[in-house]
Amino acid sequence: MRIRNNALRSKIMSAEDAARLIANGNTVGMSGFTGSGYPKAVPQALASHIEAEHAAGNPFKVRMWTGASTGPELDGALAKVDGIDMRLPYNSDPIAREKINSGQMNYFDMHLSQVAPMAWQGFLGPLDAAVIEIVGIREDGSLIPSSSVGNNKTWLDRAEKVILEVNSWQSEALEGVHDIYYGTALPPARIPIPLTRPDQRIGEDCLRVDPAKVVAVVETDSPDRNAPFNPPDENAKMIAGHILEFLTHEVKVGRIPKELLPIQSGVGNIANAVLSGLMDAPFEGMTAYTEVIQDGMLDLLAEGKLRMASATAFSLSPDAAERVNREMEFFRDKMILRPQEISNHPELVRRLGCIAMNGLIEADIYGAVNSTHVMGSRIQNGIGGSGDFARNAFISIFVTPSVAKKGAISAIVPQASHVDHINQDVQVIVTEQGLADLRGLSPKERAKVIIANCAHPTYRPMLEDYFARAQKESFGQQSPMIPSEALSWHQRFIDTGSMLP
Ligand code: 0RQ
Repeated sequence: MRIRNNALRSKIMSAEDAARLIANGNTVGMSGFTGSGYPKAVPQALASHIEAEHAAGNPFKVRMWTGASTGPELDGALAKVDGIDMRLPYNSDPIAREKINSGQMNYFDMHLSQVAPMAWQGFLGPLDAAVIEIVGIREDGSLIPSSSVGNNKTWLDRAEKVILEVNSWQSEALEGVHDIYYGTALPPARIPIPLTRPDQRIGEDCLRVDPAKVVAVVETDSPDRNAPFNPPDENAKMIAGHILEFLTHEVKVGRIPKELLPIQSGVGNIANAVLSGLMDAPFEGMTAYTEVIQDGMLDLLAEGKLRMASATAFSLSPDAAERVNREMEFFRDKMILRPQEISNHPELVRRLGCIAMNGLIEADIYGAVNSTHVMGSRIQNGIGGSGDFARNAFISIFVTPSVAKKGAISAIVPQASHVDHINQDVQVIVTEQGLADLRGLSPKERAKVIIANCAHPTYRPMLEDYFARAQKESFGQQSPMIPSEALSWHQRFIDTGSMLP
């Protein structure tokens, strides 16, 4: 039996009835992080309710806070009926993306580690309701967390009323995988987080909730729905190859140990491909201190190349999610799922010395990285946890194919059209063309290496030409720039569909 507490059993109701407990204008904290552990039934029932209200001429929108991206039953369903006034943080749902980019939906794309602290600091306003997916409820009323932890601890603590979705699709063997740290506090009472190794447990295996706040318990049986990854293509394999060569060299010269330092791997196809590449690498007994456990990590864990992985959520393709569910007994002592304020905490990322690997949209010749906005204005996903890790990592690596949209766009540009990661937070850039090690280099030295090693041959002469002229014409010579030309490649793409003249 999944619901073993009698008081909470008495609150079982339909998703439709539970959704009616959310009112127009409410701020709702939802569970969910990269397509796992998000509520499935109540958001869909809420979407139907909102649609009916709109049809009757009544306004109805909610403000929505999550862990990170969720699934089509949540973001997709609510965005489709124009039910979201403002959403934070990271989103990757295509319908929500369109609503944001067409100006119909507000989106606050914030650092993932800062969501819970800012909620506690009172910067985000009050939280009316929380809708949290869990695996089960114990006799004492404690909650067995689901396939993501995200901000659930904070939503359960801060929300005025709580709706629980108990999803029997999630493996009961998830019990024991989580480590929920209740020691965070606001300054001046804040103390160091007592975690010095990625495999350390510092908290409890369950979430707590005041039973008096629980207004509904809804039973579901629905799979997490993540988009499948593309199989690694030639570019991804070449990028992975450059990174493995680089890490091997770093081990050889003694800058990192032979089992490496804890790995953080970002979202996306390329990041997943790099993980797959580690299967053939000479490193044994690796660890991961990251925010999501992806497909590529499962084989590494199964083979023992990866000793353990600490994260806040699974980010698995449908097949891999089924596999984890089936083999959870095997994986349980090799994984720890923590709140995202701990998985992404700058203090811990810096202390553990993570090797961070994240995707990018574009980088400029000085190494400033745009992770989020196509042509400076169109959001792709969001900054997610990339900033938490990039600034604090032992080595911060960014990866990308050198061109996008079949060569019409260069990923290396004179000037980034939006900056998420400043030069100081970007130490290595890798494309299929090669790797630029930027550590210790001045801006002009960085430009030479990035253009030579990372740019696509079609765009390399154009970048060399721009950089040469900038060094003659620029107002200053620290980071030479021709302002009237710096974003002209983007304007050309907008006007003609290609950055090529
Ligand atoms: O678009 O699907 O329409 O073809 O962006 O690009 O090459 O498949 O790469 O899946 O690795 O994603 C930066 C988006 C890369 C991701 C980004 C278009 C491209 C395609 C995807 P289509 P690829 P990936 C911690 C880490 C920010 C968050 C982060 C991301 C689509 O890595 O969201 O790092 N990062 N979190 O065509 C126009 C360009 C483009 C471009 C790519 N220069 N111009 N379109 N695309 N480059 C984890 C979490 O925070 C949860």
